[in-house]
Amino acid sequence: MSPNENHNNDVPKSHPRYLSLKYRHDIIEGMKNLVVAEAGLIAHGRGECFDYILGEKTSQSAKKAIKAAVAMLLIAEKPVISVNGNVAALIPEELVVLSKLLSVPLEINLFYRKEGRIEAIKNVLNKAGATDIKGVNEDAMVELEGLESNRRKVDFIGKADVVMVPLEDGDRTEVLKKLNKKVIAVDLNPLSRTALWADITIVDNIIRVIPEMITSTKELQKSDKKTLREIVDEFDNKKNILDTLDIIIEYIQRQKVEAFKILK
Ligand code: PTJ
Repeated sequence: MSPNENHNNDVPKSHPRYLSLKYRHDIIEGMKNLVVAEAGLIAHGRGECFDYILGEKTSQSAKKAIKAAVAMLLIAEKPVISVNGNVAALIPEELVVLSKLLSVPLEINLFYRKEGRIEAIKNVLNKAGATDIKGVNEDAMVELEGLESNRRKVDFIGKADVVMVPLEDGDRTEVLKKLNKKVIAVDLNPLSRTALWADITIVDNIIRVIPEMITSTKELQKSDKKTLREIVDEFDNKKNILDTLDIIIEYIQRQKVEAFKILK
């Protein structure tokens, strides 16, 4: 084996950073199969960095945002979940489970359009069990006004009242808001433009968010609309982002005391 060959399966499960390395390889494999854009690797690295300073776990603030997001999706009239390459490569099965549980369609929407990518992502989602995938038929597409990037081309998103946008770049969230849509963002960077523009910002890793949303959906599905509406109305996104920033500050302060203790 040449020294540059990919040692995909060589990471032992006992490795302290096994999961992190596994997801890196999923992203790399995704890039080789056209699912992930080249820039998706860089985006993943940025996400890892934020995840690190969040302690790589779902905070109480993220849990609050997840609960509000699920409540919002349950009471929405035309909700939709936007899917890009990174999300499809990282967590396809759970995403499909969530979509079916909530009866919310998945729409493939890409920043980096390249021949074969939509098809590759569609295959991944189909393999994971998806039956209703939007964003695959060019003829059904409309363009979002005020947006120049490829993300302007939408299908069901154009009619939706609530759009969930995991790992999004800032411009579209702003445009979706100006079109009076409610936006749920999943972004490990609490200060990204998407995070700041969204109605509900889940600052957590998509890997943990989707399973947590599945659990939350099972709990909230039995609630009446009034209770769900109250959960949404009581949620304060700005306060939640500020709380998340405090979590990061506290984590760094704790690490100033703890980090060097591993040197024995
Ligand atoms: O597949 P495409 O063509 O639609 O492209 C997808 C990417 C992600 C490449 C594109 O949307 C992009 O360039 O996004 P940005 O502007 O890099 O923003 C991605 C955001 O997602 C950044 O703020 C990252 O911190 C964040 N992020 C990265 N990985 C994760 C994440 N957030 C949650 N979970 C992650 N695993």
